[in-house]
Amino acid sequence: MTNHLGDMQLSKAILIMGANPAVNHPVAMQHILKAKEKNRAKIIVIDPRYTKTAAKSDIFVRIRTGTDVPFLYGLIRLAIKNGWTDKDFIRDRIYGYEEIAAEAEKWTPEQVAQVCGCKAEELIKAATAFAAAKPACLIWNQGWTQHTIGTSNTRLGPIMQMIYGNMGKAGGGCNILRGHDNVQGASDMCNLADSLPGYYGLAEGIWKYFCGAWKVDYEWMLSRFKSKAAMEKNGFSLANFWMGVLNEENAVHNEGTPLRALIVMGNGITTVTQTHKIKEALDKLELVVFIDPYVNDAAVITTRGDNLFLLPAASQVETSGSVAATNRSYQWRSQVVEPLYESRPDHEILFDLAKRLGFYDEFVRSLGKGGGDYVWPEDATKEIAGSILSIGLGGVTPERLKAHQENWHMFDPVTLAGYGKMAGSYYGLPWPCWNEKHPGTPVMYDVSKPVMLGGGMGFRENWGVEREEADGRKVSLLAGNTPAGSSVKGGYPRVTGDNIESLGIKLTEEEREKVKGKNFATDRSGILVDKALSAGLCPYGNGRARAISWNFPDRIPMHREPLHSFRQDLVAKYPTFPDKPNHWRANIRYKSEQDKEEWVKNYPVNVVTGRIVEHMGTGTETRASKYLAELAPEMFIEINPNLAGKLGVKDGDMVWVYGTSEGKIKVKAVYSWTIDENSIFLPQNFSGVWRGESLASRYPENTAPFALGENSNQVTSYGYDIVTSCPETKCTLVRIEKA
Ligand SMILES: Nc1nc2c(c(=O)[nH]1)N[C@H]1C(S)=C(S)[C@@H](COP(=O)(O)OP(=O)(O)OC[C@H]3O[C@@H](n4cnc5c(=O)[nH]c(N)nc54)[C@H](O)[C@@H]3O)O[C@H]1N2
Ligand SMILES: Nc1nc2c(c(=O)[nH]1)N[C@H]1C(S)=C(S)[C@@H](COP(=O)(O)OP(=O)(O)OC[C@H]3O[C@@H](n4cnc5c(=O)[nH]c(N)nc54)[C@H](O)[C@@H]3O)O[C@H]1N2
Ligand SMILES: [Mo]
Repeated sequence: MTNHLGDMQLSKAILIMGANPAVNHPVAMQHILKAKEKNRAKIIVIDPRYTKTAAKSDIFVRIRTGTDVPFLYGLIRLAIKNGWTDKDFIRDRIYGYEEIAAEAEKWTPEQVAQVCGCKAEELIKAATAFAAAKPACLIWNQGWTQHTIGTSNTRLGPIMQMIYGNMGKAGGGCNILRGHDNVQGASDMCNLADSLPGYYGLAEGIWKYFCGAWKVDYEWMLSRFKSKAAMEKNGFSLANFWMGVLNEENAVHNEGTPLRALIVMGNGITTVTQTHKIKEALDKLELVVFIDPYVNDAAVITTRGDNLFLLPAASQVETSGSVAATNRSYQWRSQVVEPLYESRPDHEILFDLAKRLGFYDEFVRSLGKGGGDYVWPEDATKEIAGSILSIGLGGVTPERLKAHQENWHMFDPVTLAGYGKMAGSYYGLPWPCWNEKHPGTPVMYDVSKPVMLGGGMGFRENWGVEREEADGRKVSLLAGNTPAGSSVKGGYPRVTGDNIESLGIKLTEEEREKVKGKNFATDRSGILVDKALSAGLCPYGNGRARAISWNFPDRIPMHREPLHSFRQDLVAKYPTFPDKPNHWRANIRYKSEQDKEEWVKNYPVNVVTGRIVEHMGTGTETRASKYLAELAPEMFIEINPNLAGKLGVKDGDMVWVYGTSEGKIKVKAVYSWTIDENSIFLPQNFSGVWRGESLASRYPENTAPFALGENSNQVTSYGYDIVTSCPETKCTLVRIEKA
């Protein structure tokens, strides 16, 4: 999220694509409605479904799932044709604009209409309203990410915002509404298979950096892995771990061995596609452990007889510590009650596991004084502040977060600025918060104020200072603008021990020695960051946003039809990617899956999956609430009455929904005009019924949730984002038959 929730009150238009905040982000929705009330902000919703958010919109455009790239190019083309672009921004701060403009040229309103299934006038109306209002923000969420081309959606959105001149401004930017409590913190800590904390990656130098920060020997760390290569490559992803268990061909990507054991901590795992494969994998593994406050619904899907453990975790109200909100701000959380019954907080369980595995000493060596003499959780937050410099967590200390917690009332909710005794910092110290004197950054990429006032941010210089084009031309990747208060005119590289003096900053001999070979993100002495800030420089440099990602499968975002496309006639023109071996250690099918059959012939109904307001995630927690279960007791599909009529399905009838893999679910059909007559809507929030059979008796005594239901991911398609491996739950075909 470049901006923040309160900031949306400053927006004059809000474009919402692939998000339904009225249901999923009620707090964000309050701010959106305030913008409407205070600024007459136009709310523009682009969604395959007429949602509760759409009901509050000024303009609603229905598009087919998976066609946001064409729609965005349509917006960009209209901006160029009508002179709505921010020419200075494009000249000074973007690399690769020309290629984007050339692709956009192909997406006339008529062509967009043809692919997206909307009307040409609808695109023009949305674009005109969006261009007329400044600043305007863009909101997206899972409607954009859960696609084979999810990454292209999330690249093109910000590019569109930059071209329209909305980036780096209060009331503008990209507001990506996040999912779970502390999911931003989980990603900042990189609880992911492709990076060490702080998005540093997995290269040898980074392992060495963290070994230094964690006070452990690099050779010892290396010895924990089967090989150096294994240490430095992506692991399996959440979406494809089952392929590491079941598909023997993938063992070659995993040091010659299939996965044998699984620990699940804080995830439903029936929430990824191909649930039948998850079941097979759970049956086959040698050891399965669920660490969860509830009985994880996945635990009742497996029919294995032994080596299945349920460890009761405490919930978040039974622990304390720092957590990150959707806008990159951190908060201190206090324990409300002691852990109930025999449950234990997650960190205690992990510490015990480290003990049993024999590396507890190394695990806690950097906490407090070392040797197990630490204060929890304060020392953990201090360790984070002392090591995650890449995104600027250096100033996020427990003391500052506690002061913010105690003085909530001393911050402006619209700007986040503190007043009175909290003057000089923004609420929650949104990162980058470079050091203890830095106020945090409420709006990213804002160059209108100096870095020490929470601005001064160009784009990160992350891909070199210069790029050689195919024709041999050399193009600068450094920006052409000068942020307020910057002592360097124009762009400059990320600050390193080697270049800092050429940026006009003087070092003493001793300082020079300390920062030799380091950069701002690996210099734990803090010298590079402190010196850069005092010269008005952002430590990560002032580079250009790259619209071209030369290391991605598509250099610029391109439309590609889903693997199981509703529009077979468009597949030849917009084919998917070639199959991708060793994608997060698994061989993933793309083209061969798309071409396997004419899917839409046998599976003629398009599926939109999403959420309902009453239940959260897989619903493990909310379906265990009597009251919420009463409000939303059963799984259903929303079906357009015209489609239902063709199938002979009455409102309330039970139907079988067959997916393109082996899955099928038996659910109630509910008539609804929210969805077009080619599609159904499937809520993602149920589990505990398997192909028509209730699994209630498989839960340990008295632990079955009050509401059980078929799981949508039995029928969602095979398909994974080409970069992140996020499953394609938003583009699926099914067949429906009356049960
Ligand atoms: N009540 C409740 N709140 C929740 C959650 C919950 O389960 N229940 N989950 C939380 C989590 S983890 C998350 S990540 C967020 C998710 O929040 P959202 O992303 O808002 O959730 P979804 O309902 O999955 O999808 C959003 C919208 O995307 C649309 N959509 C689907 N495909 C496409 C497409 O191809 N293009 C476009 N433009 N739109 C598309 C859907 O119709 C839907 O209206 O919500 C969080 N909040
Ligand atoms: N078809 C379809 N599938 C989807 C989606 C979709 O839109 N459509 N959306 C996807 C998205 S965005 C998401 S985020 C996932 C959500 O999917 P999950 O993350 O699988 O869903 P949750 O129900 O939030 O699961 C969290 C689990 O953590 C447990 N838990 C809660 N608090 C704690 C704690 O403090 N400690 C521990 N150890 N455990 C805890 C809960 O009891 C629960 O079992 O679903 C994904 N799947
Ligand atoms: Mo999510």
